[in-house]
Amino acid sequence: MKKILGIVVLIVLWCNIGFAKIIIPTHNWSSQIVSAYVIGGIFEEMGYPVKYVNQDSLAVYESIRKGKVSISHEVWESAFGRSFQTALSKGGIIDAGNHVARTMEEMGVPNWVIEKNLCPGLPDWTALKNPSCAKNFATHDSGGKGVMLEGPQTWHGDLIPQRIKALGLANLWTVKFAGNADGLWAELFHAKRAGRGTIIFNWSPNFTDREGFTMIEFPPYYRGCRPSDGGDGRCGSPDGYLKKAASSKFATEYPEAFKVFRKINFTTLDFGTMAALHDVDKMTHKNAAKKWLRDNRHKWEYWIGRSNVAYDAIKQQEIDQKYSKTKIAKKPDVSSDERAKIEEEKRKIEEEKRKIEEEKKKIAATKKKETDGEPNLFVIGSGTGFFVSANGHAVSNNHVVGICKKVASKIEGKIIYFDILTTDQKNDLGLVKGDYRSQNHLSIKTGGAEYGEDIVAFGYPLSNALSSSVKLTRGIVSALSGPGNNYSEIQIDAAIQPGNSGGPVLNMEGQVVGVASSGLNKLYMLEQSEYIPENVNFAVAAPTLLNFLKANGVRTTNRPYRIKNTKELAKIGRPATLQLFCMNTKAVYEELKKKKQHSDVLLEKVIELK
Ligand code: TMO
Repeated sequence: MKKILGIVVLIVLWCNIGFAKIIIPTHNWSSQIVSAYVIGGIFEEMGYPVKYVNQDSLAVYESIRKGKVSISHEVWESAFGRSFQTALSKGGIIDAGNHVARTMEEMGVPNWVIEKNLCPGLPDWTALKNPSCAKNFATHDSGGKGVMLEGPQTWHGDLIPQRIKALGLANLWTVKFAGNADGLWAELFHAKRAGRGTIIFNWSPNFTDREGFTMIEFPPYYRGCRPSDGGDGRCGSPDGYLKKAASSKFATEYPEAFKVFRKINFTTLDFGTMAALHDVDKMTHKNAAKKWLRDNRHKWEYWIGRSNVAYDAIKQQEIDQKYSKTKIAKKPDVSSDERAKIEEEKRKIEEEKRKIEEEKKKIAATKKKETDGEPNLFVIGSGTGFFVSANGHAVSNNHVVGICKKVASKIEGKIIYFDILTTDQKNDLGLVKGDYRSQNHLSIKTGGAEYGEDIVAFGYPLSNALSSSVKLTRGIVSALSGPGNNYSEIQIDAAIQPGNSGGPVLNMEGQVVGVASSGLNKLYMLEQSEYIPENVNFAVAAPTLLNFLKANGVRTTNRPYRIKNTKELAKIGRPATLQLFCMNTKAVYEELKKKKQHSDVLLEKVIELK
């Protein structure tokens, strides 16, 4: 009996091993399909069974996680980075390294559009604001609007229509979706034959690299700018990675194939060639793959260990560099050598930052011991802050709380002390927490402020008395960026006094859309010797604040309130807003007095906290 059972188990196991194939997904653009057959061909050379399945390019990461698909060999950062990272955080999927090719995915124009000057000012996106530009891209059924052809909606959802709207271009432009990549190339072909202009979604590496293509320069991408990440969507695409991902199941079932998959590394020219063999030379995807495998034997034979003549994809990329004629917005071609240097620099900076943070923590820890009940701490300055979580977290500016050993506030007549948990110098934010849970923390608006909307700023004006009362100033959002096109800030016209720094700026639904932070920016503008008109003040934008809080594990809420007037708004804002007293020694105060950065925070002379 035992023997028979054993044999059955063996047969079942054998069947599993014998029939579990490596499953490679195919999507709807050529380089991806051809390289699927290339990689499948390599696995077959190694003796593994391979199967191809047509898959949605966003949903594939869930399938990989669940082991239904073995790999994804083209994870484009701009289009799929978010889906991939989400899957990664859930487990079951492995980051199998990057191709040396970097990627750009963006709306753009074939070079003849620039040469014929069909939209003066391109590639700068502001050229699209010109109605006579839009007219040149209208079609018979577009109602006079210029048409842009985006890829299939399965690639980026409404990213592009949303961006066009956010940039105020929706009255002049309309976005259509192609059914598949071939739809984009058909449009390109017809436009070329008719000698007319066209704006299409395109990417590099691609076959179009050969002829040349120009990407539109939208406002630069920064982390968090997309609506799916809580931003307002007023940004272009990132210069991105091209990754490989593998299912954990695949890695354990086929460790040798997985090792080879990690080594596979395509250059920009590799991908461009694979696409061109189909899109230009009209070969079938399978035949294109066979040709590529024949022409590039030295690469894959090295990857599978059949040849010991080394192939270095990074060197090859440098050699291929001259090949791409695609103009990518403001991003100079950086050689991999330079890129390695930049990466190394970045790493060093990160390391330095980490060390500084550690030092800070050590100092803070010893200071904490010293200051608990320490008599020689005085109130050296005051600013504003507000509660943002049910756990007692409060936010203020870095230039308010970053100079304090401790922060104190009077709540219901009692002095409450707050520790400074972390500060962000670049965005002028600080996070504090004390032994007090307020019922009244504020909601933060995920998408941030809206251009022109009414706002109210809450703050405690700087005074040498310990208790003053919260002051409200009304205004509007006058710009969605700060000095130097800084989208992490907004501009408001509400008057802001010294002491207001760190206070909340609320919209008429009672949500935080900014953190008042005029001090540093006025200083910046003065240093740039720019003229500062009255009623130009700045606030840290809500999405920036949310990124900061998220990074520090603070749970926030975003619900709007139904409010009829500013009186009702005051009822929401007032109890959540705090006057913060900055506590430090006289010696530190004297030092700070010499610098100008904190002039809107420091008192004329120190006082005792009672
Ligand atoms: C992911 N794609 C190459 C279609 O931009």
